[in-house]
Amino acid sequence: MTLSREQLEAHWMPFTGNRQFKDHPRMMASAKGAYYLDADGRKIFDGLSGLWTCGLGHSREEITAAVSAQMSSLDYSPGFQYGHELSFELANKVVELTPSKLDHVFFTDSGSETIDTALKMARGYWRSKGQPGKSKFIGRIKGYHGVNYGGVGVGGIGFNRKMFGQSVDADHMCDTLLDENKFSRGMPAVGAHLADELEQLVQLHDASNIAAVIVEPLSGTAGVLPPPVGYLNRLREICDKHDLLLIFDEVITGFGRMGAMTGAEEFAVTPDIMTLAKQITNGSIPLGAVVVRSELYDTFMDNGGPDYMVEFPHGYTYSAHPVACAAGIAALDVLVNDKLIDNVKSMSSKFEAAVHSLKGSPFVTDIRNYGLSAGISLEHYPGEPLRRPFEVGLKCLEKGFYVRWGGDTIQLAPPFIVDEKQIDDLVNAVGESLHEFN
Ligand code: PXG
Ligand code: PLP
Repeated sequence: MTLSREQLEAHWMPFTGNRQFKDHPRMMASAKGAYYLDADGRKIFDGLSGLWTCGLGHSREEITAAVSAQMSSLDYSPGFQYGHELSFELANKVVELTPSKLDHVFFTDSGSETIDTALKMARGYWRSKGQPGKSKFIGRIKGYHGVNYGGVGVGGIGFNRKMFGQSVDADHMCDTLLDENKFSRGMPAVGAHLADELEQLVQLHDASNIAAVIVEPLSGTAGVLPPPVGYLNRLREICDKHDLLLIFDEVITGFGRMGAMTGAEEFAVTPDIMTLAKQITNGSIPLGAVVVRSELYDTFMDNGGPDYMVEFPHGYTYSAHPVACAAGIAALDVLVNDKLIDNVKSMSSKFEAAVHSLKGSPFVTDIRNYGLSAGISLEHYPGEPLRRPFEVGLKCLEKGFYVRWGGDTIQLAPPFIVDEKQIDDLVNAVGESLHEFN
């Protein structure tokens, strides 16, 4: 460590216990493949693929080359009223890799911006169709949709909401955790009926007041909650019946982690709007994307007035940034050309068996998994739900493994390039850490 305690003060770190961190810094210095080197030169296995971002492994040469070349040819291009070829190339790739009815792509710079863009699109769509009353959103308890005001309003994690007061008008369905599903492998068998709560919320608020329903196909941040069998299909049916838009937030599930290109494909339910970020550039450069059905895009175009008029008054200075697009094209090419989703599929049964071997370890109250993602719920210290996962995470780090702690869970999401030995070592590190408590 070369920085003094005083030099650590200026940076107010995101989603970090700043006081604890600055007393005990955890600094990364470099990364290659599935490993970091920390500031002390220790090798650390990346058990969360960055923040669910780097499935291809770190410092992929194909991405580095594309980004460097782009930086020295067109480092920036105005995103409003002017274009460059890479954003169209990337949009076509995204359309090709997402379900067939999703045909138009709007670029943003992060997951949070992507969610707020999707929510504005949903409201704008209904206004364009002459139904401005359709403005309420339905989210779900435990849902995470980023940290911008719209995303916090539809989000369902109390800790992320309570400090900030009201934002968009939203109601929430219940989460999909059921006691009878504890230690389920993959999709839990019970729980499709929980989607019927949407029917009740429609009775309560009336469909004429509701713009859209937003869910993560698999909730990541809340602790890896795979959808119960039939649940997403039921949500789709109810949305169709009442003319509500269905938004899938695929910021974590998009581009491979589920063992398919998207959660929509894996769970065989197609939304009207899909939000993507993270894995789209392998985490290398910030970029998000909203993908929508033609019906939405066409509605904006048809109601846009004279053709010089802006149809959707929305966009970011860095929307479709050329360097981010170059990274996205390179990252999606690696994902496809190296057939890494096949590796996710073939490793996921090994990963499932390994994580479920932790059943019976101290404090473990539930384990959930899908593809290359797993959540392990831990028994609380009395009155301190967040403390044990934090302590387990630090013990794993001491052993050379980076894992995520969040809420009352430990979460694992190794890179798509992971092998069987690395899976065993990662899960053993978690197991040993749990056994070290007195
Ligand atoms: N939606 C979903 C489903 C997400 O998982 C976002 C939106 C927001 O994306 P941005 O790029 O604005 O952060 C996310 C992000 C974690 C973790 O450790 C998860 C996220 C971000 C950071 C950490 O689980 N999810
Ligand atoms: N605030 C001010 C004063 C701005 O001029 C802009 C963009 O021009 C923004 C905020 C929004 O920034 P961004 O487009 O990067 O989201």
